[in-house]
Amino acid sequence: MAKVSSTPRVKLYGFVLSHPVTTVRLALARKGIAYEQVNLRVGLHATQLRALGFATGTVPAMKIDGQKIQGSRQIIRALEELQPEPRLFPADPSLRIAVEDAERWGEETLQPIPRRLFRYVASTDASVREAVAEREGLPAPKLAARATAPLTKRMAAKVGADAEQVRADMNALPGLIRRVEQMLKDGTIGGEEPNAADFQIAPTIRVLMNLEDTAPIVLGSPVEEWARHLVPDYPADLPARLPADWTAPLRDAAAQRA
Ligand SMILES: N[C@@H](CCC(=O)N[C@@H](CS)C(=O)NCC(=O)O)C(=O)O
Repeated sequence: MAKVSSTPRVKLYGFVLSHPVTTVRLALARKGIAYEQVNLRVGLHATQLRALGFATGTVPAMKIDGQKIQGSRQIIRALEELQPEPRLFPADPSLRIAVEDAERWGEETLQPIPRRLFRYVASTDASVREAVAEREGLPAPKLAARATAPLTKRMAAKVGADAEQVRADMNALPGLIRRVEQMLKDGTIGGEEPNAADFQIAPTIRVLMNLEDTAPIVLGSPVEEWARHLVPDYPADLPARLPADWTAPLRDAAAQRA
């Protein structure tokens, strides 16, 4: 009789520029789980996901043997259950709480910052939309930049990416980076065995490093090397687009550190 394979069929739905998708890819690689990546089209991905039967329109989304899961933290837990080793959460209960708290903070507080920045500039600057269209391989990028203006405004509004919020984010960022530095110091992240908090936070730091507006607060800080080690390459970058006075707190904080 033919042997029935018990290898789970894992499909990851996302796109390469998404930092929470990178979180899931890091976990899959760490666990050595084979998977198929389905690349969705940025901007249309919410509609595509709903057409595939997912409950919400966000990536990362995953099917494990047909079972649908969404959200980076939920997917990480599903992978931990699917294949417990190497583990992504410490066995010690108090260390586990620290990692879970850091992971939640990374998802809820830090992860939205580059998303809001990017959606704000994409919704207010046609040259950003044109660059995205070029990267996506669309045939007439200038035309696409005009055609996608209403969509990018809706996407910005959906995550509250307006001038006031983005400016507040830039003011908050030096403190948030200090918090990541503290996590490195106390060993919550940055250990020999990367954990779920490493995988949640490092991709966001990596994106912030590639956005010229936010790069100064990361480059040269202790978190730079850690993030580069976990995520050596990141395909997204963006020249500075925000008014210089909005990003002054980042340069000031970096100068004080030097
Ligand atoms: N916090 C969620 C957020 C996921 C999320 O917002 N993903 C973005 C791409 S980076 C998205 O798919 N947004 C869809 C939309 O806003 O329509 C997670 O970690 O999974």
